[in-house]
Amino acid sequence: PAQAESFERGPDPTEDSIEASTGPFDTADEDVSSLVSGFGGGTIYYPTDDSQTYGGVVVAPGYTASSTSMSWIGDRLASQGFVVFTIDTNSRYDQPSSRGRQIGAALDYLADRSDVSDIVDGDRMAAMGHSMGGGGTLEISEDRPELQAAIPLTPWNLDKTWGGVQVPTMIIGAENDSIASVSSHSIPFYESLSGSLDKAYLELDGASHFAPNMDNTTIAKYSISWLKRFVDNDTRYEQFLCPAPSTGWGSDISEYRDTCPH
Ligand code: 9J3
Ligand code: ZN
Repeated sequence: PAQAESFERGPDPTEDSIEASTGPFDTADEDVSSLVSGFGGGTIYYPTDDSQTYGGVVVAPGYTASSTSMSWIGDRLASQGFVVFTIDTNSRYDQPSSRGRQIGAALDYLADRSDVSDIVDGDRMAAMGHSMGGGGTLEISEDRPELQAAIPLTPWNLDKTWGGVQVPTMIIGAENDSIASVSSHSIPFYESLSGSLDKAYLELDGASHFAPNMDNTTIAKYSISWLKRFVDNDTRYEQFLCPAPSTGWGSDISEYRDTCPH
């Protein structure tokens, strides 16, 4: 079969470059009104170099939280070469199924109607979200097999079976999560995903449910690698995913499961 096209953005990566608080692209951001239809607005972070297009990523917050709970990752991912939309939901009490539909509406808005749609490649879109937003990430991934990557962060969902998902999915759980325990959420979600899917389960050592709400280098580093590998089809990043990262003494990762090589 023909080799799928690759969309390399930025210089060859190193361990340092994916751990850095800022990547190689200068960025800007702009607010989207809460009056937009289908979701609650938010903030778009984007590379200012408009000589090329980028993959688009929508990031949804958790129950009762606003887009600002995920602000840190907006600029961090954008500076690596993605257009990132941290969204608000219509209501802070919306459930995962609704959050999934709202991520879908925001993906369409980002690619088709936003002020930066010219630099968004609508064929290379991804979903992320925290907690119920991570549950929503699984929902939209099941509904939209055309998505290129999904990253649920300490996801919460009453539905534990996701065998129909065809989107490469990295689930990031937190070892000491007492709201969406990994034993009832992240691990069953991961295990329910098809064994033939490109998938990974990364567990943050000693972390709580709210680890994704603060600057977190482990989350950033592996989110960048997953998005680069599957949204950009940039195999330069495969080295950070396969073989699996160490879970040994001194690692920030307590457990890692994968379907390497990708
Ligand atoms: O942070 C989340 O979205 C939480 C999930 C949760 O607390 O569900 C209980 C209703
Ligand atoms: Zn531990």
